[in-house]
Amino acid sequence: MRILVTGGAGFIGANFVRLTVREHPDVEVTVLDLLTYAGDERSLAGLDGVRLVQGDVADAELVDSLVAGVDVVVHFAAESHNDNSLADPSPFVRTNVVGTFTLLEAVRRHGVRLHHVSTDEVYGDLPLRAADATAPVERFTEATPYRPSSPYSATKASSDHLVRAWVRSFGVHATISNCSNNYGPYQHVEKFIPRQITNLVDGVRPKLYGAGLNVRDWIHVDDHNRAVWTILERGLAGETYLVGADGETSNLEVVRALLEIFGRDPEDFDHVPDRPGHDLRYAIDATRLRTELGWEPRYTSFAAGLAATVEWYRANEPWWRPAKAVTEARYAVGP
Ligand code: NAD
Ligand code: TDX
Repeated sequence: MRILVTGGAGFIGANFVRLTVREHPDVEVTVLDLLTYAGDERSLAGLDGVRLVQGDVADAELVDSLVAGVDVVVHFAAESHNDNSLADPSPFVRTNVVGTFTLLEAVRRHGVRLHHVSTDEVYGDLPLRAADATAPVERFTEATPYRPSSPYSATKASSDHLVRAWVRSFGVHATISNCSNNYGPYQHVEKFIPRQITNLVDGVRPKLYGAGLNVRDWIHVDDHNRAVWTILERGLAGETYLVGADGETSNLEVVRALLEIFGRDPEDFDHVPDRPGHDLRYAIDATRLRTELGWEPRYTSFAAGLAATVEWYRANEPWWRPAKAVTEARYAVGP
């Protein structure tokens, strides 16, 4: 099998390529990645036989020629950071919407299968869990209506709608996954967990938006990528699968867990101004993926996964150090 992985030099894409080389060595991998600030060739270092093409997923000619030579496209390429989408939404529209459109046209022309990687943020947010433990708990399912909040999530929602329309109107063979927040190695230091880990390495206090009560449903990146492989192998054409590992944790709890790993006082963090429009809570009901396709997460302890991630950042400072000061300078300006 020959796979084109768009965005394969980014966080989840690079981990997907690594997992593929490890667990599916017969697969031929080509990566298409623009190598924006978020992409890093070094995330693919040491892999034999992976071809990296630097280019834009919205470049129709290039995309057409690459799609013509593969059996499957797995589409990770995106502008992915909510805070950046508040400062300047335009690259989000181009990459996430026009880029997905460009790919869809190419897979339609060449009859190639597409897996579109998306996010739970397309569903907007949920209320915090009620204090009463017997109250019903709301979670996203495949039937939840779309209600995106940020420019980022609106462009991801748009891309999902394009995929669904191309399935229905043109019979394109595509599947979609909507996953919750990923953590693990090779994640850019702009994101919450790597930002706080690298702050702590530098002796800087973690920065918590607002009160820190917002909840994210954390999943290890390898569990997400194994779900993508499960969908490639057993998913039904035209279907959507939600991916999550029951990892609901408030931002405050994440910061306290990191402070504990670093042996610091649990109150040793700063509250900083909240993100405008900040989604309150995400939570995934992955029953369909578990029961219909037989997927199960392997990282069942968030604490252990977090500790391993801290170890990775401690051991790989040369990988993240060049981006740290630039990223913090951007945060200092604000949206
Ligand atoms: P990332 O920002 O780390 O990586 C994105 C990659 O896409 C980078 O390598 C970048 O260079 C590349 N890219 C950007 N614009 C491009 C373009 N025009 N053409 C080609 N390549 C381009 O993002 P990530 O966190 O790895 O997310 C990957 C995908 O997974 C995205 O589609 C995102 O919406 C989705 N997702 C992410 C999460 C999460 O928690 N990070 C959760 C669910 C879904
Ligand atoms: O310094 C910070 N302090 C803080 O409290 C940062 C960077 C974030 N936060 C909060 C905001 C969120 O509630 O932490 C939470 C996680 O923030 P991000 O890492 O920016 O992720 P989020 O906005 O939840 O979106 C992520 O998950 C869904 C990915 O970036 C998206 O690409 C994915 O679709």
